[in-house]
Amino acid sequence: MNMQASRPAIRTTCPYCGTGCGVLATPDRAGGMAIAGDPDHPANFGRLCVKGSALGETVGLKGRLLTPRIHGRNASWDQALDLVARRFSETIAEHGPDSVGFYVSGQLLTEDYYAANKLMKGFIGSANIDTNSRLCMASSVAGHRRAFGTDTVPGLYEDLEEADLVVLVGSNLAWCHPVLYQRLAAARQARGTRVVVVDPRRTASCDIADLHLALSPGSDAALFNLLLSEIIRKTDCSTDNIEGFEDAVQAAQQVNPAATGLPHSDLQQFLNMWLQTTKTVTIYSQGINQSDSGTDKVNAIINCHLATGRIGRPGMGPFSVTGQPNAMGGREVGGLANMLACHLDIENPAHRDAVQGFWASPRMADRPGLKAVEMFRAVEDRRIKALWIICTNPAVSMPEADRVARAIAGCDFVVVSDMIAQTDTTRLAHVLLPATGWGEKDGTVTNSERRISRQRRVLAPAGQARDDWRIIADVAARMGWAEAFAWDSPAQVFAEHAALSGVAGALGSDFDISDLAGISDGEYDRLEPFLWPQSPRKRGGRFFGDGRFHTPSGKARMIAVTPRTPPPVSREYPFRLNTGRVRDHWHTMTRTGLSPRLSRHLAEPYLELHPKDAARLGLQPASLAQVSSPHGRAILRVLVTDRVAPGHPFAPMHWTSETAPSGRIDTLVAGLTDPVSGQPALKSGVVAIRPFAAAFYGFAVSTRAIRPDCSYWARAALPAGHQAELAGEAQPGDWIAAAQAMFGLDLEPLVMRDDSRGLIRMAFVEDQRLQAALFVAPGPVAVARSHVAAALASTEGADILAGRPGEGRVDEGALVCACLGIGANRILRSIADSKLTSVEQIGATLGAGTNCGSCRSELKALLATAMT
Ligand SMILES: Nc1nc2c(c(=O)[nH]1)N[C@H]1C(S)=C(S)[C@@H](COP(=O)(O)OP(=O)(O)OC[C@H]3O[C@@H](n4cnc5c(=O)[nH]c(N)nc54)[C@H](O)[C@@H]3O)O[C@H]1N2
Ligand SMILES: Nc1nc2c(c(=O)[nH]1)N[C@H]1C(S)=C(S)[C@@H](COP(=O)(O)OP(=O)(O)OC[C@H]3O[C@@H](n4cnc5c(=O)[nH]c(N)nc54)[C@H](O)[C@@H]3O)O[C@H]1N2
Ligand code: SF4
Ligand SMILES: [Mo]
Repeated sequence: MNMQASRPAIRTTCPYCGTGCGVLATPDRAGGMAIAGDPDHPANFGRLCVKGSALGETVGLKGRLLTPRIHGRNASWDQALDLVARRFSETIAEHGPDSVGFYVSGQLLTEDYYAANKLMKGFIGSANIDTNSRLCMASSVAGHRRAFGTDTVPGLYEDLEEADLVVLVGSNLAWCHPVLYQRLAAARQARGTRVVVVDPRRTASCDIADLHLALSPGSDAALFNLLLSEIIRKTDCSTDNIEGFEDAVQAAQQVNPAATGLPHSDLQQFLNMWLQTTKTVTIYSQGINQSDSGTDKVNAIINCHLATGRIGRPGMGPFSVTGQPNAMGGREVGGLANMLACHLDIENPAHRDAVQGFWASPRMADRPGLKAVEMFRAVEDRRIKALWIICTNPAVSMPEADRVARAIAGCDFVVVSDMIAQTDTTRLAHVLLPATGWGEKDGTVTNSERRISRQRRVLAPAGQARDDWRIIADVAARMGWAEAFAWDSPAQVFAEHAALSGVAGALGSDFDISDLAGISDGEYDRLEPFLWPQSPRKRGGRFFGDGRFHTPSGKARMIAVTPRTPPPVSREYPFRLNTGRVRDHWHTMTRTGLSPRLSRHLAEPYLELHPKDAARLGLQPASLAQVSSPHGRAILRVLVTDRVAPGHPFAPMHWTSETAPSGRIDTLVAGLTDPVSGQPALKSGVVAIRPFAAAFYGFAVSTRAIRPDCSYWARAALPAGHQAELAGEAQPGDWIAAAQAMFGLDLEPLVMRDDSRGLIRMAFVEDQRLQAALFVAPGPVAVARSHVAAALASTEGADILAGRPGEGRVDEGALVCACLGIGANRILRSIADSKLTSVEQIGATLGAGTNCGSCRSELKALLATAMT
């Protein structure tokens, strides 16, 4: 922590993953802040991962949307709010409540989310409010509701520490919930917890795995059905508090073990471990949820826990880890189109009456609204004529992203609330509303274990930015409902939500935090992290350990699951495309992309491809592949690796038109959804792959923005500017003019050409400092990126033209330890030179891996590489 900081640290919560770590933020006098983990927060006890640690680097004014805009022109708040309210009111008056829609986000605070849901369901009178959680948690929600009668996560984080066996299914915990992963790794070290990873891909999480089951993609239901039939065969199940046991067992017994594609010995080992270990936690995430049979997969997992009674007791239970910081809070307020507030049911007239009575609202949505994929279809065919998108970037993150972007572009009236000015979605808006971002807003979030924590304001709002709940309330007031939205503070919104939860609790809802219904502004300011429920009936703790569930009979429901696999690949599209996340970026990178440190781990969109596939396709490592599907086209850097299976490449989801226009992965993915949850199958697109016919490859750095004009480019932030990887199918006629245009410079560059090898190097120097440089080659450019980046803006800049740039110096390579800035190449060299044999020795020698620990699995992999 920065000891110079003059003001006291403010306790707040990280805005990235659903782990929900406590953060100590100490504002400095320059509009930034020092960041440390909060030792007293029960989610992280002081730990932070690299994204959390880098929060201070992403809070500046860079890229921010600072004023409202109407049709691209700055406008006043009054003009913008009036216009939004008028257009929504007119559309509703003319075409009915279902002609409008809100598409919101699991990154909104509970108070924001509550306001949006209240406006749409209770006042506009439609349930056309859905959220990016549809792409994320919907199958878990549906699975929970089928099994437990309510959407409730039974367990707690400490169960990971009390378990003897932890099974990670379709979860790359090491990269996506790094602090939970560290807690698990520490428990394993301390008490020998066994860990199994179930993932078709070998991920960083396999570092601590005793067993990695690289099953056939999509075959998880078969695996857990097999487990269930083994449980039935070998143990005496108590079925007193279970409905549907026989049917579930019968369906499970139909299973064909071969469907999993796993060797018999691995399968047997897994089954034995599970059967022999009572204290078992099964963590699952997007490898399960994002599937066209995701809900069934969730229930196949829960079935095994119900049959063995391993639920809601210390060290036991199915555990769906939430992705976004407030995915859980969104479920509590009823942010999904098919839920009502506080876990009440939209189809239940008594529930609807209770909520309507509480809100004293003029009308009430009486049937579920459109789910995300359907909602954008309705935008496409003009059933929805006015759309408000808040805190999400669907033109990038929705399946069939090009189609979604076209649908938004064709909509009569589009409002986007975001904190960033330029995104793929903001550029499609008629009205842009500037929202306060993390560090500026005040409210609550709920993490994966149902713990509600405060996000607190640390900085003044940027420009004219306003809090999302207030923007929504201001629009509601202008639509004629001022009284119902007359909150003065987020504390008042929270208090109302808590009071409504008491009404829900009386109707039997498990989500009840009515103890806080009378909370004052001061108490809200001081609110400590707490677990829900929090009511006279129950406080905190686990659910269902007593065998009582929220179904009408009070019994749990096992679900008969017949495994289904995604539609097969075809001759035309022979590869199944898996997608997901990288360690240091968050979704569409609007914030993590601002940090040079976070951009150095993986600076480009890529395709992990098995060596056999690469050889067959004639794709060299680091060359570019053209990937196409029936929906779109992408160009990706080839990363040849046996981490993935043949026929099953993997690509990350993060790149956008802002950062790498041909790297947008969701242009490729079909909008195929799970019939129960409506969640799209984002992990199983079908694609064709062939080499991209590059006439040149390039690498550029510049102190200013780089505007390339070629088929492939990918940009990343550097400490002194930007870098870009480039490639094109045809060489420009005049490279100097092309470079000047790309860099926006009219300087004459220093140029070195080697025509026999097709190499061009250019340096633009002004005031003796390197302003920009370009390297062009017929194949992937061989220059030490970190060396060139370091030369940018320096007085030794022109030296990069000499010899092989960076020759004789160590190119750091991909940044492995982002905290201390240590790259793969330096680590490999140190391993060789100092004969290092353990992660601890690397830490002692270089420091790598000793701060946040997010890179320890990669250090281990580098050790393994060096030793073979
Ligand atoms: N660094 C980082 N962390 C994040 C995020 C981020 O953007 N960046 N986003 C957050 C959000 S919103 C979410 S939802 C979570 C997601 O967290 P995770 O679900 O852990 O992350 P993903 O990488 O999407 O997917 C997990 C794994 O599913 C595997 N998988 C694919 N198909 C199958 C299959 O058929 N069966 C099985 N068993 N596995 C399969 C993939 O190979 C992948 O390794 O991460 C959160 N944390
Ligand atoms: N192929 C593929 N696609 C996927 C996934 C996958 O695994 N594979 N994962 C899916 C999942 S699980 C998720 S959660 C989604 C995520 O996808 P998105 O939600 O589209 O991604 P983000 O980049 O998080 O978008 C958040 C937006 O809100 C803005 N923002 C940040 N804070 C605030 C705020 O306080 N207020 C407002 N108004 N705006 C704010 C950010 O600048 C950004 O533009 O992607 C989904 N898409
Ligand atoms: S694990 Fe990392 S990203 Fe997730 S909440 Fe904690 S610090 Fe933030
Ligand atoms: Mo997510």
